[in-house]
Amino acid sequence: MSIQNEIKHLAKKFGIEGELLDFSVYTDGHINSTYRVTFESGELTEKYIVQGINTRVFKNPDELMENVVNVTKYLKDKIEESGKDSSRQCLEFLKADNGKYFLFYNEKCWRIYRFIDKSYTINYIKNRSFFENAGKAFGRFQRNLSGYPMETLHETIKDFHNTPKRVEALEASVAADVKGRAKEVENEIKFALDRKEDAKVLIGLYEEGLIPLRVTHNDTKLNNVLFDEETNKAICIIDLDTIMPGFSLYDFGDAIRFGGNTTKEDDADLDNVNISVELFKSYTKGFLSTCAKALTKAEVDHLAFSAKLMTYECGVRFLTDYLDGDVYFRTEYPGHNLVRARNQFKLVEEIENNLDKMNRIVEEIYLEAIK
Ligand code: ADP
Ligand code: GN1
Ligand code: MG
Repeated sequence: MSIQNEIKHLAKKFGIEGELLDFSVYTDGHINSTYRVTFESGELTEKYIVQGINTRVFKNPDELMENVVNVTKYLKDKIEESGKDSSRQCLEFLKADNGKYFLFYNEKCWRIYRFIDKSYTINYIKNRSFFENAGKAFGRFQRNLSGYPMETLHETIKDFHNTPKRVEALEASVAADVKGRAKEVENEIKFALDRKEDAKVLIGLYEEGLIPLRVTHNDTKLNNVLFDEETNKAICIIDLDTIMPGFSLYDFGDAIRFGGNTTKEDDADLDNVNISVELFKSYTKGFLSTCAKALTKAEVDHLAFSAKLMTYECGVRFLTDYLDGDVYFRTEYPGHNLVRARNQFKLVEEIENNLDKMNRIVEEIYLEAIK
């Protein structure tokens, strides 16, 4: 069946009236299949996101959607309590005729939610103010969810940011070497295993009681933030599938990993890959302006380190997927995951070279933010 007919069928099931005017595909995300659709009913046109949930990655859609729907409702109330209009700041999911917020059709799992009109996402920073705004948005997101009952959240992907487990998975994939690719990537494997000790740092701090679990987003890449077409401000955090208890440092570090890189995550020319200390400064400023007072000393002291750790973890995951035969992340060409892994490892090196400078920046901005 064509995707058009699939969308028409799904729309009926989710109670959408009218004719399908047009649809387009989003290809930025590495996990789900995302379509923007427009329906016309009489004078009215409405836009929605139709999304195929990747059930290989998210194995329990019931639990996943329970998290997502409850969190979005909670955020909506929070935003409205503060007298603001939540319609452009919050996702809103549609209920299907099975009484759930998702359904299975043609062996795929689907959900539909409102498209936030006159908004856009970006994959790299054109102007520093965008990154400062993204930092504010993720800081606010964390603050708004600070009272959310964390124990009610399901773990949608087990050990998602458990870096030591990610390294173990890499070692297992090297040992299995199902595609016979391990020989070709000996240097990358060595790079990863040489930094095995770093992987344990945040979990160690948690075990010592120095950093708390919080409700975190866990996938804070720049294209998971919607910007407003008119004001260019960050208005809405999207891609809520990995909201789980986690460390604030995961969210901070992952945002820097993606947005603080001087080039795209999959630029094959490693000379282009560097950490922009200026962009790091902008994001830190935005983030700390909204949540500095809530952070523990150990959290603040490890902000710069978290950028290195999350970049390392992501590189390890790309490399593992390359060894496994590209079964997790969507790839556009053979070797795409290896290009991504090399890019991330180069960025790790650059962060290592700039770590002292980045720590000093954090200290300065933090002292200003808690005044
Ligand atoms: P993935 O999990 O595959 O990354 P996302 O949920 O991030 O999927 O969606 C992919 C892209 O679709 C986003 O980067 C964004 O450009 C667009 N998008 C998703 N939801 C909305 C929305 N409610 N309004 C506008 N654009 C959206
Ligand atoms: C995936 O879904 P997307 O593209 O926003 C991945 C993240 C990685 C990221 C790397 C559920 O994010 O963990 O950091 O790719 N999401 C999942 O770009 O694994
Ligand atoms: Mg996304």
